[in-house]
Amino acid sequence: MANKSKTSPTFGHSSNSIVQIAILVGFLCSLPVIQGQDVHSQCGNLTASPPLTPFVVPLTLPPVIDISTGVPITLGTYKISQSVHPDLPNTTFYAYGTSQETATYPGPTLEAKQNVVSFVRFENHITDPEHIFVVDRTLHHANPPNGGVPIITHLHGGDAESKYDGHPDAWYTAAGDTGPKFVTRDNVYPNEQPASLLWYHDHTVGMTRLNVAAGLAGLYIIRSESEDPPFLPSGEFEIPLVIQDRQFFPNGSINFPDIGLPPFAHPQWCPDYTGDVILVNGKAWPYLDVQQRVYRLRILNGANSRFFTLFFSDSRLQFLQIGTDGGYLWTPILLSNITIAPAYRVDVLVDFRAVPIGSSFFLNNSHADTILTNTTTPTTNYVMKFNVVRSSGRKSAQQNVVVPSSFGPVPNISGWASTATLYRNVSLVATLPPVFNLSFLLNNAHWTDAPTETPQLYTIEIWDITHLIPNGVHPIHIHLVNFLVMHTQAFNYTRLNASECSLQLPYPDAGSCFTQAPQPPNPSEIGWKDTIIVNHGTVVRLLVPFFPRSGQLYSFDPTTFPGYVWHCHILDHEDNDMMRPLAIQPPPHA
Ligand SMILES: *[C@@H]1O[C@H](CO)[C@@H](O)[C@H](O)[C@H]1NC(C)=O
Ligand SMILES: *[C@@H]1O[C@H](CO)[C@@H](O)[C@H](O)[C@H]1NC(C)=O
Ligand SMILES: *[C@@H]1O[C@H](CO)[C@@H](O)[C@H](O)[C@H]1NC(C)=O
Ligand SMILES: *[C@@H]1O[C@H](CO)[C@@H](O)[C@H](O)[C@H]1NC(C)=O
Ligand SMILES: *[C@@H]1O[C@H](CO)[C@@H](O)[C@H](O)[C@H]1NC(C)=O
Ligand SMILES: *[C@@H]1O[C@H](CO)[C@@H](O)[C@H](O)[C@H]1NC(C)=O
Ligand SMILES: *[C@@H]1O[C@H](CO)[C@@H](O)[C@H](O)[C@H]1NC(C)=O
Ligand SMILES: *[C@@H]1O[C@H](CO)[C@@H](O)[C@H](O)[C@H]1NC(C)=O
Ligand SMILES: *[C@@H]1O[C@H](CO)[C@@H](O)[C@H](O)[C@H]1NC(C)=O
Ligand SMILES: *[C@@H]1O[C@H](CO)[C@@H](O)[C@H](O)[C@H]1NC(C)=O
Ligand SMILES: *[C@@H]1O[C@H](CO)[C@@H](O)[C@H](O)[C@H]1NC(C)=O
Ligand SMILES: [Cu+2]
Repeated sequence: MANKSKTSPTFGHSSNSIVQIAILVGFLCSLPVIQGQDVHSQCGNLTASPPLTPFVVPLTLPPVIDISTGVPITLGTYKISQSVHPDLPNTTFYAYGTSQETATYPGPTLEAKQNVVSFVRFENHITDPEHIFVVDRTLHHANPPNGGVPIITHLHGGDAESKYDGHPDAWYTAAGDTGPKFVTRDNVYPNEQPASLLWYHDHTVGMTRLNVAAGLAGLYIIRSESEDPPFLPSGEFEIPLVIQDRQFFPNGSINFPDIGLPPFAHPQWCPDYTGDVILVNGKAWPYLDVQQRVYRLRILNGANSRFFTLFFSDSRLQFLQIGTDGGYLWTPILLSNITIAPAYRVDVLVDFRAVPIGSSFFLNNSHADTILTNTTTPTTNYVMKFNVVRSSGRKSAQQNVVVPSSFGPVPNISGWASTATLYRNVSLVATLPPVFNLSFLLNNAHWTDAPTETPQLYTIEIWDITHLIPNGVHPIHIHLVNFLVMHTQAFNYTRLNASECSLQLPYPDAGSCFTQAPQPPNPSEIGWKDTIIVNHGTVVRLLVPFFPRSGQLYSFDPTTFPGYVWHCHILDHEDNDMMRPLAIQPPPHA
C-alpha cells in the first residue's frame, strides 16, 4: 500500500475516455498512464470479480447483542478474515465485534428498548499502519500524526447528544491519536424515539467511503412494547437484510479503485464506487429457506453509492411496507417494487403463503449501477433467492399475522407547516474542472466553512433541497432529526441555467422553471425519513421539526459541542465535499 500511494499516476492523453461520465460532467477526460508493475484499479473500469455461482451460500444473520440491560457493552473494530463465498478465498475486512474472535462483517445487531438508555463504547483495535484502501490525500481527510486507521462510529438515525453522534472530526486511532472534535469513546444512546431500524457505521472525515467499504457497519434495532404491534412476524420470521455491493480480486481482497478520474486532480477518489457482487449480510447472493408464512424483512441499503430497485421475480410476491427509516408507517402500503438509496431502511412483510411449497423466487434489482452512467452490470440484477420449504418439526399451522390498517394517526403536515418559523433553500452543486477540481458541494460551501445551517431547537423549518447539477442524484441525510417529504417538483434545468426562468415563481407561471405542479412523495417515502433521494431537475420540500417525534423535549442538550452534520449519503460524495455542519441553536425565548 505504501508505495501505491507514493506512485501517483501521471495523467497522459489517450483516445479512451470514460465517455459517459465525461459527457455527463460536460467535458472530455483522459486515462492515466499506469506506471510500474503494480496492479491498479481504475475508477469506473474495475476488473470483473471472478465468477461466483449465485444462490449457493445460505443467508447468515449477524450475532445479536441485547443493549437494553443497562450494562455497558464494548465493541471494537478489528481486522478480520471472512468468507463471502465458497469459491472465493477469504476477504480481509475491518469489522465490529466484542473481540477479535467474535468480530463480524456486518457487525453485531444491537437490540435496544425504547426509553431504556444504552451504553456503547467503541474502541479502535485496527493496528494497520495504513488503510487497506488508498487514502486520497487531496481530499480533506483525517490525518493522524502517527498514521494508522482512524475510525469514529455514527449511529445513523439515532437521537443522541452530539458528542455521541460520531462527528466526522471526532475520529481516533488504535495508537491514541484523536481528531480535533474528539470527545469520548463511550456513547450514551437514550433510545427515546420510535421503534425503528437504525444502523451504526463509520463516519471519519474524508475516509467514510473507505471504512464502510472495508466493513464497518452494523444494525441497531429499537423495540417498543407500546408501538410494536402484536402478531407481527418475529423471531426466525423477522429477517434483517443488509444489502451492499463490492468488487473482488481473485485472491478474495476487495477491489476498491486506487486511480480516480483524471483530470479531476484527485488521484484516487472515485465519484461512485459500485461493485459487481451483491452481498446480503456479508454473503454473495445468498439463499434463504422460508416456510409458507408471512415474513418480516428489515432491509438496509448499506452500499457506498449503489441504489436498488427491489422486486420479486414472481408478481405473487409483493412488499407490504410497514415502516421507513424512522419507524412504522401510519398506513401500510402494498408495493411491487421499492427503490432504496444508500442508508434507506424499509420494513416490509412478504406473504409466502401465496406460493406453493417447493417453489423458489428471486429478490431482483432493476436499478442502474449509477444514475450518472446509466449502465447495468448483469450480475447486480439479482440479490438473493428464497426457497419455500415445508416446515420441519412443527406443524405449519395457519399463521396468525394481523396487520393493522393503521399504526397511528396521519400527521397533519400542512398544519405543522403553517407553524414553521424558517424557510431554508439549500442547493446541491458540483464544482467542475478545468476551473475547479471535481467535488460536490452543499450550498456552494465546503465542509470546513463556517456553519450556515443553524436551526433553533424546538422550531419547525421547511427545507427546499434544490438540485442544481445537470445530472445525477443525491440521497441527503440530516442527523439528529427525522423529516417528512411535503412534495417534489420538477423543473427545467436548461432554462434555469440559461436564466430564462426562475424557481421563485410558482408553476404554471410563464416565468417559472417548474414543469409541473408539486407532486406527492413516492409511496415508499411517505413516513418519517432521515435520508431522502433528490433527483436532478427537482426540488424536494421537507418539513423538518427540530424536536423529538414524541413532541416532547429532548432529555439531552442538542446545542453542545461538537454539533451535528448533514450530508449526501453517497459516501464517495460525502467524502468530497458534500457535507456540512448542522449547528443547533438554543430555542427561541418564550
Ligand atoms: C479498462 O481496463 C481494461 C484492462 O483491464 C483495458 O483494456 C481497457 O482499455 C480499459 N477501458 C477503459 C475505458 O478504461
Ligand atoms: C475464513 O473465514 C471464515 C469465516 O467466514 C473463518 O471461519 C475461517 O477461519 C477463515 N479462514 C481463514 C483461512 O482465515
Ligand atoms: C490481492 O490481489 C490484488 C490484485 O492483484 C493485490 O493488489 C493485493 O495486494 C492482493 N491482496 C493480498 C492480500 O494478497
Ligand atoms: C414500481 O412501483 C410503482 C409504484 O410504487 C409502480 O407505479 C410501477 O409501475 C412499478 N414498476 C414496475 C416495473 O412494476
Ligand atoms: C437508462 O438506460 C435504459 C436502458 O438501458 C433506458 O431505458 C433508460 O431510458 C435510460 N435512462 C436514462 C435516464 O438515460
Ligand atoms: C431475477 O433474477 C433471476 C436470477 O438471476 C433471473 O433468473 C430472473 O430472470 C430475474 N428476473 C427478472 C425479472 O429480472
Ligand atoms: C391541520 O391543522 C390545521 C391548522 O392547525 C387545521 O386547520 C386543520 O383542520 C388540521 N387538519 C386536520 C385534518 O386535522
Ligand atoms: C486542484 O487540485 C490540484 C492538486 O491537488 C491543486 O494543486 C490545485 O490547486 C487545485 N485547484 C483548485 C482550483 O482547487
Ligand atoms: C427545457 O427547456 C428547453 C429550452 O426551452 C427545451 O428545449 C427542453 O425541451 C425543456 N426540457 C424539458 C424536460 O421540458
Ligand atoms: C449552463 O450555462 C453555462 C453558461 O452560463 C453554459 O456554459 C453551460 O454549458 C450550461 N450547462 C448546461 C448543462 O446547460
Ligand atoms: C433556491 O436557490 C437556488 C440557488 O441559489 C435558486 O436558483 C432558486 O431560485 C432558489 N429557490 C427559491 C424558491 O428561492
Ligand atoms: Cu451525492
